[in-house]
Amino acid sequence: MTRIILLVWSLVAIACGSVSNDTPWRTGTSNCSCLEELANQQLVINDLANTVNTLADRLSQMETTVVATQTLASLDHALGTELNPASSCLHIKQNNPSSQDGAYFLIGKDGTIYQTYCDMTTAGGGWTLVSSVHEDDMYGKCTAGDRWTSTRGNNHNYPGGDGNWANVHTFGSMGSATTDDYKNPGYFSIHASNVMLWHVPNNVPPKEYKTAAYLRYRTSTGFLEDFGGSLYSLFKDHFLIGHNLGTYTHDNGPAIPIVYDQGNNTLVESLLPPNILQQHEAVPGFVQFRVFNYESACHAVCPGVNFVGGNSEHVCIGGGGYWVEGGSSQCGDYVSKDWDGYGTGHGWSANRLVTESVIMFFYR
Ligand code: KO2
Ligand code: CA
Ligand code: CA
Ligand code: CA
Repeated sequence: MTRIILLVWSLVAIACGSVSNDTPWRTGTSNCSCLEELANQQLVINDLANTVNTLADRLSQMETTVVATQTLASLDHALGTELNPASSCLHIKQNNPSSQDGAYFLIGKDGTIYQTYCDMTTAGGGWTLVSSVHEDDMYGKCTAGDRWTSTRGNNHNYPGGDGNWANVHTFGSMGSATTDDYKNPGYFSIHASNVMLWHVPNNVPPKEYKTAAYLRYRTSTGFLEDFGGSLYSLFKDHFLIGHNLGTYTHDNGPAIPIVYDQGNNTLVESLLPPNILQQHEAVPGFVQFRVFNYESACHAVCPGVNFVGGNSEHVCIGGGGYWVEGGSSQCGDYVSKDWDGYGTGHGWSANRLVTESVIMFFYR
């Protein structure tokens, strides 16, 4: 382009030079050589006009070539690859119905490109993994790894805890979704109708997420449409997370019926602490959001159940930053799954499998 401008510039300079160097009409004299001069200048101007037209043609040819090259490049990169990220796994599935389960690249509302796991086969596929809740230290009560509750201790000054259920902070990665907490931009970028939850043992690699999951279930009512299309909007705009924002059973959020892809109600019941079962505090076959316990502490999600009692701290996960009962012993991502000992499966305690598994959340 610079060369073309230089070329045009020098042609113009030459033409101007011939005019300014030799300007007989200013003298007022009129003779034959002056007419010849004028005719020559007209020829130069004609030449210049031709050159400009030729250059314009070349330029438009070059533009056509650039557009064609760009089109070819985008064809080279399938939707869901790093150079052509999609908005969701559903978008990829709709674009290519033969897409299989695995890792794909997506782009968030904020322009962040991220890799996540897509379930492309369950009930038609198109499910995006947006988060996982992991308990890194059941004995650590609201310590560094408790991102889905509080990383600042059991603290009544922070009734809402770290606030990650309802903010745009992200952490973790798809490949370590079973070894640490995970939250990607899809959590707040994707507009979804339903959620799918997987219960996957800790430290399982992505290729085995699906086969290792002992519980896989999803909602099918499209309930998210009523709450802004994401868990982010559900917690931010409809069911705030925080200690003392409501009382048990009265102010709990929605309990949505689930369809099982792996497991059933019997398995869900068998994984509940025995005291919860005996006191009929939880009904299997649901996923419930924003649940309070007897002391008005707040949990984010009760996986697999509708909670109808007040000791939800032994079953539900995540939530605010303050629990009242038992000193600070109930504060943490897996709350009070160890009330009667770590992984014992006695009294109010969950067994080891439950304690040492993550809950994964998908959107569609
Ligand atoms: C218990 O002994 C106890 O636990 C209850 C907890 C469980 O979340 O709320 C109460 O603290 C109760 O006072 C008592 O400490 O109840 C079946 C009753 C057990 O573990
Ligand atoms: Ca912890
Ligand atoms: Ca955690
Ligand atoms: Ca209790």
